[in-house]
Amino acid sequence: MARQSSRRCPGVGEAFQAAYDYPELVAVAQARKDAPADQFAAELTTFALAHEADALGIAAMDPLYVFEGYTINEPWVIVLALAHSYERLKEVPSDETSSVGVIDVADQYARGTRSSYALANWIRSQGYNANPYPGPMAGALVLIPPAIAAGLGELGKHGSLISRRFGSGVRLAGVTTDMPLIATAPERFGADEFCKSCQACTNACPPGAISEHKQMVRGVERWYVDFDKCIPYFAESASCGICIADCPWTRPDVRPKLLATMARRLGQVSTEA
Ligand code: B12
Ligand code: SF4
Ligand code: SF4
Repeated sequence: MARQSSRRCPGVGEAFQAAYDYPELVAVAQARKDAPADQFAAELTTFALAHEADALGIAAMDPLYVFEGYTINEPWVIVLALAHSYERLKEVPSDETSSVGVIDVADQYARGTRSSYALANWIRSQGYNANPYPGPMAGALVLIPPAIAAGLGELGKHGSLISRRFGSGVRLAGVTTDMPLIATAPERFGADEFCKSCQACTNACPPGAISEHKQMVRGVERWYVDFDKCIPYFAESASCGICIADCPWTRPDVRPKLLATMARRLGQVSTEA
């Protein structure tokens, strides 16, 4: 249904096609390059940032990041962040008269596909296994928990990741690998605290899916979205996205002020990026 409703919007079919245009994965090179983990981490970061990723984090693989019924054997997960254009994203939801917002969603998925495949192929050329996990399909890997562990952001009330650099207007793609790496550290800049006193997404969500308060979810107290309410609206409104577009952290003019305010509240020195 979501695909049908977004395809009503002019140009969206072609835009999403680019996200499904998976390049070939090369064979893992026979000769394995030997280098310290920090050197590999630095080299792959340089490579990914030169191949469309806007930021990157590395986390040790946790079986909890893998959907039931699937197996991932690689011990590391690299999460790539692909930033939205706020000017385009704020046009969601799209319809027959305007596709600007949902095409920005498709464009970032397409960048995630190209970037994650390019990185996986680079790692394979060094003699290590690597597999890409871009959207828009789910794949075996759940992306937000490793992204948080790798320091790309904090979980927002709207159920998506809030990044210090891009706010909620950011898409994720993963690459798993057995290349020796070192994890990047999680970071707290005040998004979780800010959500406690903000209602913007709760109020903006047309079907009222975003819970005002944290709830117990599979043994962890965290922000909760009722997807039985979200999914019907999402499916009929060209992939919606109102909650990430209307989040104040997503606005480039507001984000630096929020970072400074929250750094003061957390007793940190502001490192606005
Ligand atoms: C299925 C799916 C959907 C479904 C159902 C959503 C859902 N969460 O179940 C639908 C179609 C409704 C949907 C909608 C949207 N999605 Co979606 N979706 C996914 C997908 C493919 C899997 C998510 C999943 O496993 N859900 C099932 C369970 C795990 O959900 P959950 O228990 O509620 O947990 C959620 C969070 O709490 C967090 N989480 C899970 N476990 C834990 C544990 C801890 C400790 C913490 C802190 C967090 C955490 O991750 C889950 C993601 O929503 C991911 C890509 C991926 N492979 O991860 C994208 C993804 C989560 N979606 C994304 C986005 C942006 C959206 C939309 C805004 C649509 C749009 N236009 O882009 C809306 C937002 C809805 C919302 N309020 O979350 C982005 C989020 C990017 C970001 N900034 O974080 C992702 C990562 C896609 C991507 N490649 O970038 N989505
Ligand atoms: S995607 Fe739309 S319907 Fe779903 S939670 Fe976000 S605002 Fe609500
Ligand atoms: S809109 Fe407000 S409450 Fe919702 S995720 Fe963004 S900061 Fe948190």
